[in-house]
Amino acid sequence: IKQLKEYESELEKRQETQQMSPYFGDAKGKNLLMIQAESLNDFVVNLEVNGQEITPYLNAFIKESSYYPNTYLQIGRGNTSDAEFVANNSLYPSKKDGAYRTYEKGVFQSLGQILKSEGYQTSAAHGNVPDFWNRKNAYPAQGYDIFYSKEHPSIDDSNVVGLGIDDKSFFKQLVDIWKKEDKPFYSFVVTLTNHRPFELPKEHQKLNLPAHMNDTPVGHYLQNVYYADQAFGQLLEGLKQEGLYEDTVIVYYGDHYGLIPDNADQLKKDLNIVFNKKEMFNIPLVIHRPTQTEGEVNEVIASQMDIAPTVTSLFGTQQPLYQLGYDLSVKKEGYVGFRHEITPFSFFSEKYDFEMSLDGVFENGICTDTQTGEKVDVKKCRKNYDRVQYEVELSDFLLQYDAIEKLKKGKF
Ligand code: GP9
Repeated sequence: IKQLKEYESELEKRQETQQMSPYFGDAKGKNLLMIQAESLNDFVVNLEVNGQEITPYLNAFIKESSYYPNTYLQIGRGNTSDAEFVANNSLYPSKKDGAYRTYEKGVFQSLGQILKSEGYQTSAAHGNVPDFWNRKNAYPAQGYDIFYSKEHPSIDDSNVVGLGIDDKSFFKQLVDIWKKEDKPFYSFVVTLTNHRPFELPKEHQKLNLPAHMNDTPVGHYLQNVYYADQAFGQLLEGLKQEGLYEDTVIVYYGDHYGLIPDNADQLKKDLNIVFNKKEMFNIPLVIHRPTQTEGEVNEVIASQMDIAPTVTSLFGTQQPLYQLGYDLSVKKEGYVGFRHEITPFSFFSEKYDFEMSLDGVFENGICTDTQTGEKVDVKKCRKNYDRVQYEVELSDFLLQYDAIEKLKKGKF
């Protein structure tokens, strides 16, 4: 506790910096729609194959939004559910199991809880059964009043593609719901159609790929990403038609990688993409403010943990003290830490990347210069390592002891 109290000044600095954002309070009272895109990697953004854009709607959306191309995932064993947890709580996921299983109940300072306390109608949407990743039991503590799953009475689940309700059908139904829903609302949507093994029914495969890519893992992935992007385009169109677009902050980001190291050779051969760990962990993050007409590309090293503070800033709400991310519109500290079970406290940063050794000894880890790609003296990674280690342990402490409320009330 003594150590924690000492660290509070560091966390207070993040709160103060947030107030310096030019966009602080820019979207006060507007709706929030946050879409977590299944298996969306950043390399597909602006990628063209055979003269066709793979994500034309996302590319167009980026032109009128803030795009963070150097954003990295922070999931653990809970994949999609960990990405949800990290983005909404600005804390690390759990060490061993999915965050929603380990931290099902408790007091959270999630976006749902924060906006609910400000009078927002809150909901989450995911087109599969409600107990997948224990969402049904975990969502109430995350602050969602309503959970639109395939079992919700107002959801038609007859149109299934892959793992759940077709994104196109689901988005269409949700727009109709939001139209009638109390305003302002926060809706968190988890997409599903672009899910492993990415083998879309033939009638949905609309990309004209070079023949040698058809029916290959990379070809399937591109077809599926293209289909999911069309669904996103239809969603934006629906929001515009219903007059919701100009009243809503829209956040769109990838939950985790789609392709895996086994596909690296084909990615290199067919698309000239070097699919190393950094590329694999790189996801797109795009945030659109209702007042925004021009695109902006911010190259700061960003993480899923930075999403909640960046969003609360737009709504003019200070980030809670025990959130570990930064408001990206003013973030200077370019680093992103990882909670991984086997190699915890690894990180990417502007100057150096660090990979913890399997024996868990810092000195045996690998520190790499990001400019040259060369291995350098591990001591150069010390500063960020200390910070990441401390913050991962702080996050564990807060969650394991359900400490957020207790600390606020001075009960420790
Ligand atoms: C399952 C879906 C996908 O609930 O969200 O989860 P994943 O398999 O990607 O973790």
